[in-house]
Amino acid sequence: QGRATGHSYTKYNSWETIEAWTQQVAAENPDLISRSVIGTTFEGRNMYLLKVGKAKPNKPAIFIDCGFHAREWISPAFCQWFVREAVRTYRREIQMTSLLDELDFYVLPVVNIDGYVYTWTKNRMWRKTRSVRPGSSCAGVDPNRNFNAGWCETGASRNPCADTYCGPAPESENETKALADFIRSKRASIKAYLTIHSYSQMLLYPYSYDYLLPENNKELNTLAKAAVKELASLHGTKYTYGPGATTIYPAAGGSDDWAYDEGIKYSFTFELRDTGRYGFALPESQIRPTCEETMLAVKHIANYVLHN
Ligand code: ING
Ligand code: ZN
Repeated sequence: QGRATGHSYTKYNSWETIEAWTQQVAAENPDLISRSVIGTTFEGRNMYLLKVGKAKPNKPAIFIDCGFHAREWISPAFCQWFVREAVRTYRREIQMTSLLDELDFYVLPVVNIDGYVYTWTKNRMWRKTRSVRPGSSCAGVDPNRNFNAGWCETGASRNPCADTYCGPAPESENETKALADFIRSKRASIKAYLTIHSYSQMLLYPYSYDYLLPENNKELNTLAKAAVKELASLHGTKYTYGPGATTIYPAAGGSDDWAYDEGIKYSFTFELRDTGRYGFALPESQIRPTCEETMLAVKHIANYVLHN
């Protein structure tokens, strides 16, 4: 599987390879996966979304996205891993079988495709999108400062040259608009929103744009605690967890806060390995252990959401 395109689950794959993989994994698993295009990036690339689950009417869903920030390469690697584990363990493992029988997972393998391509070709440490606007010589908007949740009020910059530029308006980017439009269109079925970043080893929940705590703060805290305990059970990797503003830093315009305020009560940002030794340049030898441990946390959250 995947040999023709050079795809590997234990290597970082180029966008062209990931794109071919989305086609192939869907074609090879027609009973479990369907692929759609939810929009196009600034540079005109298709944004593919994989719907993973056994076909059945009126299923609840969980939305998972990867690759918001271009340089966080472990993130797209996780979305690919998740899809592979889903198809590999369906009918072999009780937990995954019931998850896919009862839930759909919408997996967006790379949100910021243009930025990801740029990290492969020009600048490994690029973070933002690659949009350009008349009157500015700097490219890109931080997609995780571009959502309509306290937009640009804290922890974001109005300077187009800054790495945390919030953009000229909420959802100014094709990529964030496509994601938000999709979630709005499926809002009634989406029970949880998971967005995968790196690095820091944290599991964050709302809010990041304010010190205000979400209404179900206690429940989210208990769920996050249990999820990071599961994660640590495999290789002992320690995660901290809590509301974004106090656990990592105050920052407005993030997708998890936006999704929460849209009514998705289980909304989390994962910050995968590591804590800074390699940072964004996490070695390929850590893809497998990172993805395996993260699967445990994601499956724990999915299982909780399914039964609550
Ligand atoms: N961290 C996130 C960032 O966008 C975050 C942290 C999460 C901010 C949720 C706002 C909301 O800065 C990384 N590594 O990108
Ligand atoms: Zn990030």
